[in-house]
Amino acid sequence: MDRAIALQLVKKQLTEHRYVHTLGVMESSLRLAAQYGADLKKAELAAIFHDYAKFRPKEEMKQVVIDESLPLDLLDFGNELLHAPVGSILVKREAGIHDKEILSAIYYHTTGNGRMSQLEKIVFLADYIEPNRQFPGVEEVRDAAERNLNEACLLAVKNTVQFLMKQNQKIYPLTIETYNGLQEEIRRKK
Ligand code: DGI
Ligand code: FE
Ligand code: FE
Repeated sequence: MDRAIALQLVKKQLTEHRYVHTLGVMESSLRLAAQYGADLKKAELAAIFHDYAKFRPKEEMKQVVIDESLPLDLLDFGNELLHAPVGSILVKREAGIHDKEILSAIYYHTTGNGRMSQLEKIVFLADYIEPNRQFPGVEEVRDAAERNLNEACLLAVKNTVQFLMKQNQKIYPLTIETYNGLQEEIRRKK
């Protein structure tokens, strides 16, 4: 799918602010893909569609979880988690994107997982460091992204876990698996 068509489809789903964020993720995702030798087209499309379901009504998202047999424990965590897996389903259904690597990068963009593909890491990281993001620690993650994809993803997930703990929020098991998986991968490569 052509970039302009994809952007047109996603723009209708988002607020102006979230659309600007999406353009930032697209830019960062393309930059990371070029730097680390990933498929540019997949990095672009996954980024464009990553927050596709962000503004769907909670009830609709819950119904998708049930209809598509997504993990039911998603319903026991903040609604923030739902838009990523539900988004991958709706992007397939409504935008006709069937590429498994792209759909998986959308599915895991919020939590990551214990054995992340390169494309999953790129979209996860691009979502975190895109130019419009400003929160404590983001600059460090941007610097790390210049040097090492795994180290940058690890810093990002560490920041997220620390942030969630400070807010007394629950941590989804996949988020912990992401932390463990990246630690292992980094150790193996040393
Ligand atoms: O959709 P975005 O705002 O662009 O970014 P995102 O998809 O990474 O979502 C970030 C939100 O998800 C943020 O409010 C923290 C929340 N989150 C990420 N990991 C976890 C989580 N919330 C819970 N409860 N548990 C997690 O493990
Ligand atoms: Fe998101
Ligand atoms: Fe996002």
